[in-house]
Amino acid sequence: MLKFYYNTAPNPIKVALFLEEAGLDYEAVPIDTRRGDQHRPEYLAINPNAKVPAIVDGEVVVFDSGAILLYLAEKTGQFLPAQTPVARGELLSWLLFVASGVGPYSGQAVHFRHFAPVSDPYPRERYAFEARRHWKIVDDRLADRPYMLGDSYTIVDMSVWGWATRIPFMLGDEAMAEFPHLGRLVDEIGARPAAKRALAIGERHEFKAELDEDAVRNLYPHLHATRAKAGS
Ligand SMILES: N[C@@H](CCC(=O)N[C@@H](CS)C(=O)NCC(=O)O)C(=O)O
Repeated sequence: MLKFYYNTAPNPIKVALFLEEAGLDYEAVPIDTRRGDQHRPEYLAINPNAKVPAIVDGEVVVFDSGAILLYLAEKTGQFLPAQTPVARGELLSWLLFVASGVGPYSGQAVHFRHFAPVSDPYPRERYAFEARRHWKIVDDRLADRPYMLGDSYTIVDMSVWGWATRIPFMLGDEAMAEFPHLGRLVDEIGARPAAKRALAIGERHEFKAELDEDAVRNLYPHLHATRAKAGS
C-alpha cells in the first residue's frame, strides 16, 4: 500500500487532498518534525530534504509536494487538464509557479511574521510583499475562470489550496478580502468532503504541540549551528 509521510502543514495537506479525492488506499505515516523525525536516517533515505511530504509507492519514491501531485495525477489519470500541448504548458507553468514561488514565499512570510527570533522589519516586509504579489497573480488568474487551468478542477487547484487556507495567518486576518476570486476557490474546495477528510488527517496521530527548545533545534537547525559557531 502507498505510504504517505506527512504532518498537518500546507504541503502535505495538498497531497492528502489528492489521495482523498482520488479515493486511493494509503497508509499515513506521521513525521513529527518537532520531535525531529525528518532527520532520522530512514526518512532521509526517502526525502533527503528533511521536509514533508514524501510518498513511497512500491519501488517508487517521490518527495516534494508538486512532484507528488504530478506523479499521482499521471499515475491515476485524474485531476489533469486536457491532453494538449497548450494545456500541458499551462499545467507545468502554474504547478511550478506555486511550487517555486507561492509556497516558499508564503512559508517565509509565516516564519518572519510568527516564528523568527528577531524582529527585523526587513525580512518580514519583503516576504509579506512577495507572498502578497504571488497571491495577487493567482487571484487575477481566477478572475475569469473557475479553476486555475480553466473549467476543470486539477492538481494546480489542490496545490494552491494547500497554502491559501493559511493566508490569514500569513498576512493578517483581513488579507483574504484582497483576493476574492481565490477566496471563492478556497471556499469551494474546503466544502468538498475530500478536503474535510484531508484536513482531519492529523487526528490519526498525536503530533507534538510544544515549540520547546528541542522542537526549535529540530525545526530551525541553523539557529543552533550559528550559536555553536559563535561559542566556539
Ligand atoms: N518544496 C517542498 C517543501 C516542503 C516543506 O517545506 N515542508 C514543510 C511543511 S509545509 C516542512 O516540512 N516543515 C517542517 C515542519 O512542518 O515542521 C514541498 O513542496 O514539498
